Amino acid sequence: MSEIVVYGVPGSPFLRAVQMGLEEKRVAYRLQAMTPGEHKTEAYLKKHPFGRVPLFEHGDFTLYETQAILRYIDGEFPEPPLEPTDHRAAAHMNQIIGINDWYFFPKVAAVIVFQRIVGPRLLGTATDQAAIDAAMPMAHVCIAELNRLLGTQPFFAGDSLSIADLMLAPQLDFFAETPEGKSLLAATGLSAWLDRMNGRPSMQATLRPEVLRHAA
Ligand SMILES: N[C@@H](CCC(=O)N[C@@H](CS)C(=O)NCC(=O)O)C(=O)O
Repeated sequence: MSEIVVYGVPGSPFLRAVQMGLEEKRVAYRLQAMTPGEHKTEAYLKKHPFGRVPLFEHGDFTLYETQAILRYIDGEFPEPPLEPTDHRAAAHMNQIIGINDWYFFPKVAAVIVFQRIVGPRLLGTATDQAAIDAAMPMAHVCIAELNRLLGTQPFFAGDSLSIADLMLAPQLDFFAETPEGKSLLAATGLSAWLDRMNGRPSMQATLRPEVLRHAA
């Protein structure tokens, strides 16, 4: 089988989602760990012109964009399936992926997790409280809506794990390390879901580096 290589900065939630997909499928891969900033080098930009992580290679096939990578992995390695066959369940999975990509990551996690953890602990920058305050209204909307969409289901697309859970768990696990995330999640059913996700071997095999496990 062609080698699978995943490039990314360890601790990145999008990278972790891809790693989790491979772990759930029990597919061997090599992690090409990058240092912060390496994703903006000329060599890397040739492969990923948007300068983000992760980047995925399967032999001579190269792909970026996390949900595309996870859908590819699901197609290549069908067991266990990560996409529901029921079209309404699949629509819910896609809805969660959209919420993560358009609202939760860029408007909430990229601000609050960055200001509380990544900036201070990895880059030595000070926390900007005004930026956190400005992100809080969207944080409330995202958490309330994700909680409503999960409802009483074990997973976001129903009874089985899907790409939606794989994309959201690393994000919410990181967010839960911040005081804002902790208090927003506490009042919701998302906490129990996150505990269940954290119990999975795929989460345990892909823990964030120690430096990114606690708020500064
Ligand atoms: N839409 C991209 C988003 C990936 C992304 O934003 N990754 C973050 C790390 S979690 C990143 O590369 N940040 C670096 C930067 O913004 O310079 C995907 O799905 O892969």
